[in-house]
Amino acid sequence: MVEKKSNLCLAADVGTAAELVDIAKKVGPEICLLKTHVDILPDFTPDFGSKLRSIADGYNFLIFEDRKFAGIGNTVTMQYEGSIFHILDWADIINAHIISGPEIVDGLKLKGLPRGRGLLLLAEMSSAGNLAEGDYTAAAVKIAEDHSDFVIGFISVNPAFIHATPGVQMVKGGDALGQQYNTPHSVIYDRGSDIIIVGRGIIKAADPAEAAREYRVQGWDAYLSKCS
Ligand code: 5BU
Repeated sequence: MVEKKSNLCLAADVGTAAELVDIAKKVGPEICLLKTHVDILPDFTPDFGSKLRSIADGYNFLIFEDRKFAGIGNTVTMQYEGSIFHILDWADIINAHIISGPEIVDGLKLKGLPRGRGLLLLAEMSSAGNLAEGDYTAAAVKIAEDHSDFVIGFISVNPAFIHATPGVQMVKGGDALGQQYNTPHSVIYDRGSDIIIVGRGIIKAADPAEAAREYRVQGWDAYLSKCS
């Protein structure tokens, strides 16, 4: 993040794997993290992971598969490693709900820790009416502290961890399906998050590379203001 002066994560929710590779190359210089939903890609092929990995290595960003694992420990080990996606092989970071209890972390850790991977827990969400609050959020923090060798942070609440916040656009607002947007400055400066996750603010812009640059600069400036 310091090397690239970037706390910007691109949410690459595009329609195809080909488009994803294309946008990753376009905005690669601006981002510290690329967030994928690999199960929305109709043209997924087994070489997807290695292709994306080489782009990530070339532009020095990490890959975050927003898989939101939620099952029991034994099931998530298989979902993480197996299927056609082999997420374990190419994603630096994954995330998980804690609804099934702390063993979900043990299950994912079993596979991820030996490979140097990291996990973000969903302590909060950006969608209207979500149930991740109060005691639930506090339980996520406790589970993270108990597994700080593998849990690196949260989808947004404890200074020892990284906070990555979705629901970011240049103007406060929302979409037609309950997404709630805050600005980069509000997320980094006012709320104290570390990383802004931006999807449609970049991928639907006329010039995604230019939009990504603008989000990176606003996010990084807000971080520098916070430090001073
Ligand atoms: P948008 O186009 O900037 O709204 O995309 C936001 C992305 O972040 C999208 O991939 C969501 O799946 C993801 N997201 C979110 O919006 N809110 C959450 O609480 C979590 C993930 Br967790």
